[in-house]
Amino acid sequence: MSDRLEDTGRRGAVVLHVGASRALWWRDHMGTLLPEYDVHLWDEVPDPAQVRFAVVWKHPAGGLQRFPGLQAIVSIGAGVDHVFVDPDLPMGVPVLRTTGPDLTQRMREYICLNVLRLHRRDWEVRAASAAREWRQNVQPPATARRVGVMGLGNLGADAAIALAALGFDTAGWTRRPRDCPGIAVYAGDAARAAFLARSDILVCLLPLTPATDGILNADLFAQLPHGAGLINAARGGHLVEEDLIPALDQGHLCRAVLDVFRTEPLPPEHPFWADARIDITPHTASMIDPEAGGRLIAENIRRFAAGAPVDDLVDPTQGY
Ligand code: NDP
Ligand code: OXD
Repeated sequence: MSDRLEDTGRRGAVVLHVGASRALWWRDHMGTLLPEYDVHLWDEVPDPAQVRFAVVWKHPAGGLQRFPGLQAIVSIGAGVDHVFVDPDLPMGVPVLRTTGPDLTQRMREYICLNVLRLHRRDWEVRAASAAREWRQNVQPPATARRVGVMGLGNLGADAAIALAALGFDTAGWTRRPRDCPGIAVYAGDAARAAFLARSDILVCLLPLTPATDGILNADLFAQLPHGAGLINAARGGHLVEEDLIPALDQGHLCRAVLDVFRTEPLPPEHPFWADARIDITPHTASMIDPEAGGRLIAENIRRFAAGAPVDDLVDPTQGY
């Protein structure tokens, strides 16, 4: 950092790449939270050499090369696939993600809501009600329903623990062995088949990496108990979209709840919209609250700049 910045107590600049609708709000909010930095929108940086932190959601590929003094890239979001997809990321610049209690709370709500809906076969209840039919379709209790959560990270572990607290017989699948209270943990590729075989309802909360891209595919659906329910609240890239409707037709799956898609917004002509067995939400399972998210981002930037440990540092070798 130049002497000029040290002398004035300024720390350089933060650049933001955020959605157009809230860009000015983000700029002003981050400016208030980080008064020691100049905060600029992506296309309005007066001196790229002063930029120390880039706070981004889906930035243009190669765009970060403009900033030779970049100390870290901060993802506005828990997922960092949108950062690593850039083939021209500046070499060796650390990546931070944004997590926090607000995000886990919202995801917990979404997963519990939809697991309960699948468990109670709520679509059948609603169809009977719409037809004015008194159909007593009694389901087993949650203790007799096996739920499998792929990914026991911040979001997956929290959701799995909440599902277990509701009584579901809950398991989780991770890359490395780990403890998770009340959850049967299956670790690694060797344990995957056993995990899938006991997942009446499968929840995907994995990060999107080369190892997990397309993991929700025909082969995986065939390993689930016949008529399983699927929830994908992670990334659209996890699902091989062409395999979903055949799996529903063949009865491997009874229903799918999708929050994320390979193309977002999901195009109006996409066949998923027309399939009554697919519930669609528009990537709203857990959206970062900009107030809380901004505070977390500012705190992470300050800690990182001060050389303090930052929990949200991403492992670049694993991509999450
Ligand atoms: P974390 O990084 O905290 O956790 C990831 C989990 O996935 C870990 O348990 C990890 O295993 C496991 N995992 C990673 N790779 C593999 C693999 N190859 N095989 C088995 N397990 C694997 O992620 P979060 O919980 O914070 O978030 C998960 C994802 O949710 C995000 O990456 C994002 O894409 C998505 N998301 C979606 C939102 C929405 O609104 N729809 C909102 C926020 C996030 P291990 O424990 O061994 O490391
Ligand atoms: C995230 C998201 O990654 O909102 O945080 O999808």
